[in-house]
Amino acid sequence: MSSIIGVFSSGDASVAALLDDYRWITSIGGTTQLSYSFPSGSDTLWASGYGDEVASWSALVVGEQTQVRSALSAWSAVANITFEEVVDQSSNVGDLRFSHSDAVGADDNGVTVGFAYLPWPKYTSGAEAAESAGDVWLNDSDYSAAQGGNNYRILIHEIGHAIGLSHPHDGAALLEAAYDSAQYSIMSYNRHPDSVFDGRQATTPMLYDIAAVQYLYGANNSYKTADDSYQFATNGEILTVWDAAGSDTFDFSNQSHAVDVSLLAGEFSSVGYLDGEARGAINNIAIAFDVVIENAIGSDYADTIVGNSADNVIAGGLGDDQLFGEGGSDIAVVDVAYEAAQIVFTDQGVEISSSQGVDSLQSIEAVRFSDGILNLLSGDLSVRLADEALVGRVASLYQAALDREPDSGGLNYWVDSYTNGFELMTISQNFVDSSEFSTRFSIDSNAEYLDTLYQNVLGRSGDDGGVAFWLGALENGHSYAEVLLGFSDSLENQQQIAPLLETLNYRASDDLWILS
Ligand SMILES: [Ca+2]
Ligand SMILES: [Ca+2]
Ligand SMILES: [Ca+2]
Repeated sequence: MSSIIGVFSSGDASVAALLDDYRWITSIGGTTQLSYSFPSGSDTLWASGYGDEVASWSALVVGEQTQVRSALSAWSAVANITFEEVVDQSSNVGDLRFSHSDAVGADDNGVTVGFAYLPWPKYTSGAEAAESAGDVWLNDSDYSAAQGGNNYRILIHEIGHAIGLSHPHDGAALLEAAYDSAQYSIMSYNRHPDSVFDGRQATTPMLYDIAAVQYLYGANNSYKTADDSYQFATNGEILTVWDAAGSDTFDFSNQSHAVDVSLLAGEFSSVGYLDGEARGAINNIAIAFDVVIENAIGSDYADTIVGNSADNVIAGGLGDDQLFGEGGSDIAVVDVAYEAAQIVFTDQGVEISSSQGVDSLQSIEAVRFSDGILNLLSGDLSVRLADEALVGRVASLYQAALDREPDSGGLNYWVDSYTNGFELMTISQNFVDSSEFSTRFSIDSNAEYLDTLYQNVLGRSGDDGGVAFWLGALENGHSYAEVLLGFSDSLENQQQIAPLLETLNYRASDDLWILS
């Protein structure tokens, strides 16, 4: 059972402007668990704290209940608060109740409205809430309409009141006029400035709403913790993204026009196109504070994409894209072979021309081509590509030294070592020095070493000519590592492991060589 306690104001002005005096609480520091119900039927009990609205109440239809559940989940997605549906009956009702009433009219503009009782103890003159606290009353409009319209926005707005948020234009703390709109808060009476003509409305709590409700109840740190990929509607939908963890991607490849993107938390991106106005949407997608979106995939058009302090992977796609990595170690993806691109260092950064367009890169440390990675930090354009033949030699060495397929982690570790300057011989020496190697090969004498090499790598006994050749090499000072590499690179071994090497592929999406 939840009760109601007072709220300390926040030092953050944008949060303070949305707080009222009270919130719900189930346990100190724990998840706030609220119930909700849909009154229906003649035996519905309206116990205490209600006004005129109960005289003309009516039940929500099924489609409206569905949208209420959706709007509730928009809040529980971002905050540490849950909503459990219960049957509304004379012996028990939800903390939040949803009903129509004829007493809820239209406002001066004829816009349909609802209202909600905040969690105020004054409704019972005691510590516990009255039945009316948390209850939402809607006028007789149809609230089953889809997300993106005004009635769905009203559901989110009224639930915001029901869990303790106030209007940004009421009370002692106010939002500055520039922020008092649905761009920043769904609790505002003002439309998102970019939606005035085409009727789009926010479909989620917005930037300051999320900050305020997380101030009251804590964040939902279990939400979207996987590596999530986000795509957005092409008509300029308005929403704020909350994502608690993982390596996440904004994917604009479905967009039919260029996008102007910021991956910075608390900033806005312009995504989608308003056909009625023949222009792009403006500032319609926000990233909530404390959210890290790591990666972006651009549209087929000339995008602007700004990263953040994380290590970003940004693929502009087709079009002449402007890509900004900001802090961190950032990678731009250009989906052509290195040889098919022209690279020019400019005062601001790097310009890369290819069949994908002319991309301008700033504060980006590397470029991933379809055949490997170019490190831009060296400045002298020294290319450190990991080509397939080289990776095949590393995989062969694995098989020769350890008699097993390379695991992806190990293979890519050694490929990275090579691209960072290790010679293949150094890698071979590391294998020879490993404990796994010494359990497979006798290293007590040259002859015994050769014998185990023949058996373990080539699967046969040594022939006289071959043994004499390799013994001579060892006696002339060549190392065990060199001979191992010689066996690994030999035509006989390469033929044996050709089926394995045919499964070797570079996966540009995450810069990994894999056996598939
Ligand atoms: Ca995630
Ligand atoms: Ca693009
Ligand atoms: Ca970055």
